[in-house]
Amino acid sequence: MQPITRRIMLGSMMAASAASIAGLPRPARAAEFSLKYANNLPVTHPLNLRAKEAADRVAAETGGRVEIRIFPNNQLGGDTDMLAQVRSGGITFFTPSALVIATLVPVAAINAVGFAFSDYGQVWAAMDGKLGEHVRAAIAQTGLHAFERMWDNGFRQMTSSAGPINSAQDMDGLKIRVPVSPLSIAMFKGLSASPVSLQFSEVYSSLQTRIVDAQENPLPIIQVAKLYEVQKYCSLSNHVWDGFWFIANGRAWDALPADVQSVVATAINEAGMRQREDVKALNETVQADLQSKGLAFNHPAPDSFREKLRQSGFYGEWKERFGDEAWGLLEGAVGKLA
Ligand code: X2X
Repeated sequence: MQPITRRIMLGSMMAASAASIAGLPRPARAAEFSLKYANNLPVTHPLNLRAKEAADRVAAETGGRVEIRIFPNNQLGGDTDMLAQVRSGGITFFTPSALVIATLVPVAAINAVGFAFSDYGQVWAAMDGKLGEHVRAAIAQTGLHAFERMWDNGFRQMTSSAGPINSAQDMDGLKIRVPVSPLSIAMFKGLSASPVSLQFSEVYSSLQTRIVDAQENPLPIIQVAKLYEVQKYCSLSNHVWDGFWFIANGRAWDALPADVQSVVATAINEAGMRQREDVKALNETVQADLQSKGLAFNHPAPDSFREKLRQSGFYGEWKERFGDEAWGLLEGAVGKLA
């Protein structure tokens, strides 16, 4: 047991007497459940704006019984650290990208197979339907709880300081940062690039110091993380769709009373639906802003990339790794892939 230090005692005595002297209301009672949520994105990203909204709603609807404290922007460490913390219970919630949670749950990367999804209609039908269910069941097997509604990251685009990427040929030997994810590495190797796995917390500085020349992310992230400051070209490749699973430590989740679980799940799922709309709207407006900040855009046709991936055996290999059931669900949503 830790002895109460003199300083804490004095501090709370002073706070109590200051409150009574000034006739102020007593400080609110500490929440019965204080839950930490950590993520890797700047506070200005819709993921954080909507998560804050969900946290406020949970506090209001539980009368302060439940508090969700948000730690954005890799404050508690990079993706790998946060994944370890949500597994151990050091934090209750985390929103890993599908690519990142795939280091633990391999099938979770299935939505990020290159050039599978062509639009959001296909994406949400699959992820709110059977494919999403399949992945959630696999996540549950690891002792984590995944909420029903995935949050949007977006279609990933390539940026570079070296030059525009017009076709698969321009990828040859390109030093490109990818998330810490086996699928990303395999895909960019299949395209003959030289991919380097780095956590998102290291992306800006690795581009700035030219450890890598290129990276790939959806436009809203390129904007909020100010990657346009260290990149010159943006190639709208739409090469994969990526989303965030909102996950909870299973033991912490199971320990919450059913009424609290219901308030939290509803707040998070509904905030997620609004977050999807935010990202969609941003995708339509952000390009003009990034152009005004100096990024030069081009629209490479997908054909040469697909062909190269086919030739390199990428689709065949990943069909095997994901298994026939998951691959069948993906193809059911997007059509034949290989
Ligand atoms: O690290 C990335 O590139 C990011 C922010 O998109 C993910 O979380 C995968």
